Amino acid sequence: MSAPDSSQAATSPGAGGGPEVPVVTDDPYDDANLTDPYPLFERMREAGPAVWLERYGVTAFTRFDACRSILADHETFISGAGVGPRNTRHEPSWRPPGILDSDPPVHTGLRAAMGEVLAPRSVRALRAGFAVVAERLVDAVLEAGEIDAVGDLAEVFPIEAFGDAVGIPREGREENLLAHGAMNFSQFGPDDARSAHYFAAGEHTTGWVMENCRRENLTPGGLGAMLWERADAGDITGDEATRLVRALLSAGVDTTVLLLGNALRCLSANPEQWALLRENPRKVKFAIDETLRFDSPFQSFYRTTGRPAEVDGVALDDDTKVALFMGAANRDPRRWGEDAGAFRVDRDASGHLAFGIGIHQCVGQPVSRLEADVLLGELARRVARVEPTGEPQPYLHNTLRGWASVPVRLHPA
Ligand code: OVM
Repeated sequence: MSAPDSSQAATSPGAGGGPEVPVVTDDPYDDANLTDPYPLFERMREAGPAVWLERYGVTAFTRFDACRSILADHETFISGAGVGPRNTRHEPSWRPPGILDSDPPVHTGLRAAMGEVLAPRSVRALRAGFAVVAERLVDAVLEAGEIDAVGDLAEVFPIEAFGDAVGIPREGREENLLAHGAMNFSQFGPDDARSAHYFAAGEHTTGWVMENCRRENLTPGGLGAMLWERADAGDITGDEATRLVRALLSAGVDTTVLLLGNALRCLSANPEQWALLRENPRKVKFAIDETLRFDSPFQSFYRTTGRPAEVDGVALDDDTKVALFMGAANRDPRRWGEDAGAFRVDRDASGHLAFGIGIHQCVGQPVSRLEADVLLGELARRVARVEPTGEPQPYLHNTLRGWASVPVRLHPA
């Protein structure tokens, strides 16, 4: 474990609203730290139970137990003031709040409706359709041999399989869904040149996305139409149904694309781990959790104190933002042992924070897990070896982690 470097002063003066914790002057959102966040995450974890991010004027938590207990305590650490760095009690929010940035009791009804639509029974019914897409896609990539595991696999599968499951038109998915997600997720990080880029690149997608949240544009029987049935039943309003379909479309695509790409990157870089999957396809489920832990697609969220609080001896005033780096918590050796930085498909990585925990824990995770299970399962059966053929290119985003491209050659089994 390395000692804190010189950029970390003893403690914050407690001025500027910060508690007395070590100061970190490094920028977790700069290119170098987004490319490889883990050295800085280690310094932050080892500096203290929390650190003061001087550049952003916010207290940040990176240790597993602290992040977990904050996420689990939705009464002290509320979401209704926004789950990005801006406090939407005092600043305008980018768009009307939805399931993600609401608290009980508003959240409760939204969550119940979404939970019903994404219940195990309806998610299980998606497997057959996903399997058809996976089989065809793996035919195509095996035929091609040398591919980009992101552009040719990870991006293609959710756009087709999840798009069909929600029940949106085929037309326009490629141009809109990923750019929309990258824009949407930019609101959960700082306002900087990077987020400005994703907002500019995603602006044109809002009309298409909102149009496809309308009931008349959603295929009967799909997840979107099922949310509208909750409105028919009087459980939610039409406006809420619209926003829940929006949540499916804005939260459900990029995250799964990154999960798939991160898994393929980890497995291609660790051929012995691919061999373990081939030997025992039941390990695919473990590989999914280990990928979520090792390179969490969703790296960070914010909460706001709804009353004065204390975490690990760190006192926090009421109405104060805290940053939670789940990507760091998921590498914390206190929780995962000294080999937390190793990717092992035989590790029990369950309990990681990539999907959060508590009342806001990802409600879509069964769908995402199913997509990953079906695609990686098909690959594990039919691909003997995933050989890297070039340097993976990182995907830089303030909130998300993954790869823009992972060049590989697939060797058929
Ligand atoms: C949204 C949204 C909803 C749920 C989760 C999420 C993980 C975003 O409506 O933007 O991010």
